[in-house]
Amino acid sequence: MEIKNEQHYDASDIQVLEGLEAVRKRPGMYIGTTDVKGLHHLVWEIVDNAIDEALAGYCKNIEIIINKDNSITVKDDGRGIPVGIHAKTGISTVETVYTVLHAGGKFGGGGYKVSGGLHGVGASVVNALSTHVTVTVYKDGHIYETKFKDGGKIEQHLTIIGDCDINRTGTTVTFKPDPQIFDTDVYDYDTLKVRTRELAFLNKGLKLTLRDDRDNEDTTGETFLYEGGISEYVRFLNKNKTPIHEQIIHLEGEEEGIVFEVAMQYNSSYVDSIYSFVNNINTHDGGTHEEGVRRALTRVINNYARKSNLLKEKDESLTGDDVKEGLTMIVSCKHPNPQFEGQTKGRLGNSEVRKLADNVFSEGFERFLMENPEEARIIVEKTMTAARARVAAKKARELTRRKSDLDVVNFGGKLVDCKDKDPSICEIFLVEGDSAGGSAIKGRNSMTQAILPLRGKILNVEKARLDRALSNEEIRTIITAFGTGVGQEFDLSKLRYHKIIIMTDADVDGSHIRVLLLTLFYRFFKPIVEAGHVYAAQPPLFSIKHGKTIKYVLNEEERDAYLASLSPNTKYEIARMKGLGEMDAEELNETTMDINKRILRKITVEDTIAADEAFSKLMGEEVEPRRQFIEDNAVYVENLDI
Ligand code: 28F
Repeated sequence: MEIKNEQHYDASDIQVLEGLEAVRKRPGMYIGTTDVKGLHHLVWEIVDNAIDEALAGYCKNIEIIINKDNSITVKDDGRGIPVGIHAKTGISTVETVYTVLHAGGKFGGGGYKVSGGLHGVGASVVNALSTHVTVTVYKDGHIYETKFKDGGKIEQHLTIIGDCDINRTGTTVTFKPDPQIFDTDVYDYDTLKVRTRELAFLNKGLKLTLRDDRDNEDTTGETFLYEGGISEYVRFLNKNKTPIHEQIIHLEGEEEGIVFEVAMQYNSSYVDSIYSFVNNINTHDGGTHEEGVRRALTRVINNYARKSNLLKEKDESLTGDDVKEGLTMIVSCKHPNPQFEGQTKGRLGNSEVRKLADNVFSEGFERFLMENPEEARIIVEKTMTAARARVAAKKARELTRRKSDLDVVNFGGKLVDCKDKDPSICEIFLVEGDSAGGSAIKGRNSMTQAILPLRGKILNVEKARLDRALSNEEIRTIITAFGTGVGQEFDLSKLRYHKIIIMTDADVDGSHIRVLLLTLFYRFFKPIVEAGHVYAAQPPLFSIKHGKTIKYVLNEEERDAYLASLSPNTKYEIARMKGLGEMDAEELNETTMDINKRILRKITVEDTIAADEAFSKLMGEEVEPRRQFIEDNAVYVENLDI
């Protein structure tokens, strides 16, 4: 039996098609980008609707499946999207939600109190950007289904296609992103896994399952369910670190429909991992929820330190930086009407939340310190050590201040600067070794390319405070060369080169130096990385000589493609390039530096939480997580030239 609406194309249908056509014309306006990030964003649009049903208290299980054809299926066991006729549009609510922009509960002020999808443009955008969408609703003992094709055009109106157990309810959506819209239509399992796991941490008790049916062997998939919610997130983030107190502190409070929750645990590292969320959305730029907590944390620790006489009269008060060293913290707020601010809507603006966060946190954390004097002492001592290091760093930082352009030349005489002073066209090459450094100085464009040869390995700052890092001459030279300052006084607008190019050999040592530099940049110059100023040069891996021609290629794939392009009887000679040092100035320029010929790899931070985990696992104190990582990945190593 088909629920046939007297479907004739009237004004509302035209409006629907124009609406979805607008999405196809300018998809970037609705999902940000149409690259692989935009492709994955579609999944979260649909999953957010299921999560909203969970936030409303009706859904307990969500399944995400990557199908063989790279279409995605999302299933939930909520109430099922209403199948009745939608008052305003005369078609079923299901079809309305999937064809009218912003028709979901979020914007229509529909049945939802708190919704994650506020950033969400709703399911209709996914429909507009997909070649096929099938929505199946289980409700009232029936199975209802509606289908769309070619960017949201109705293919089959909502129809009862079968019956199901009277108690079974839920919504299942399958969509296939339109290859005409997206640069790639291949989903990445790990990308989906990181966010799926995070949603499970942020919604305690909700079971999320992720499965990849493209790869025949492993179709078991993974299930994420955390009764402990964000406390388990803190445990997870600290698994590669050494906690300095056993208990994970968990505080929560509610006021006028706003739920505020925080979990925290200090570890022995010098790195802070503080992440905040509103309705499951990662507020990368913080906001009033985070500000309330930071303010309270600083005040409570200072009060306790003074009252217990750990901090003497004469001692300076502890700063916000001192009290966050080694702190892993998740702040999560569920808000019925969040105001997001900033360029990327990454900051929470609601002023009432600051007070709620401060009250809940200070009351709970004060009690924790009073009831656990041993842990309190450990925490206060750590913050006081951090304060001493901050003061020491302040002195050491003087050494890195650029008073004049000649400074760094005098300063260890390492940097060979460029003549032009316009940062937007200037580049600095951090080059491994003196011989490559020499060739780079000779081969460079001296107007816009500065060279800083690095002798040997630089300090691993993942295990060092700023004051210790500043005692390393190579690091001081780099800081001075950049011109931005570091720590408290870092100022991105003072960056002297808008391209920072790491140029190291394509071997194990080169990779090690590159990762040490990336650790330095990520820990002490994160804004430089996030602004997209950091690149890795890609020296050729092979040279192919035939006749008078020498062709340099980056990797095996390019080598094989080039060889295949040669006429059959060309005998040729292949050499695997061992290092930058074996190229003369002209070759180095030709293959790796010349802005018209070289290929640079831009270093970006897609996911700060995943990046944090990678740096602490690979560069941090704990040996076991690193050993495990090496063991798990040894199978992928092809040519290890130790
Ligand atoms: C796999 C994706 O989209 N699940 C959804 C619901 C449930 C309701 C709903 C959705 C209210 C008025 C807009 C049911 N019964 N999973 C999903 N589950 N939408 S989306 O209502 C639609 C909104 O129009 C629902 C009672 N109230 C709400």
